[in-house]
Amino acid sequence: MRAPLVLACVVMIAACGGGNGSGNNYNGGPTGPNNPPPNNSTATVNATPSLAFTPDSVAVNAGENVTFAFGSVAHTVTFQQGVTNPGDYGGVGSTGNPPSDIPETQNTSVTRTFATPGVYHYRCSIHTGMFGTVVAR
Ligand SMILES: [Cu+2]
Repeated sequence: MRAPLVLACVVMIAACGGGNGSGNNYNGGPTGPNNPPPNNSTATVNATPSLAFTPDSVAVNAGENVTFAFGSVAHTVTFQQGVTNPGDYGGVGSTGNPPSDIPETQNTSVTRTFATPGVYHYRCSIHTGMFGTVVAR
């Protein structure tokens, strides 16, 4: 009866070996069709003083909200129709009907509802290269 026990141990080690927690945790890096961020009931994106949207891609269910939190440096959230932002969501262009843009804002939070399923690329109109994506499913 020794062999089956050894085999069971090997199987358990193999099952756990690759489990570093990265499989279902979205860390804010570039995403693609094979690595979409998980849906959240709501999501918060921080528009940081270091000129980044963090996380740079979030996903919600259609009809749910994303809150954009602005700090001491003013940013905008300007939705981009028909474009693909570099590195965002595997090159999938914007789809759907975005909510209204957020004008230059600092030191407060603004919430937008994503009523229509789609891929919503946005940028800060002040800072070149400051991009993000909301996916509404
Ligand atoms: Cu900005």
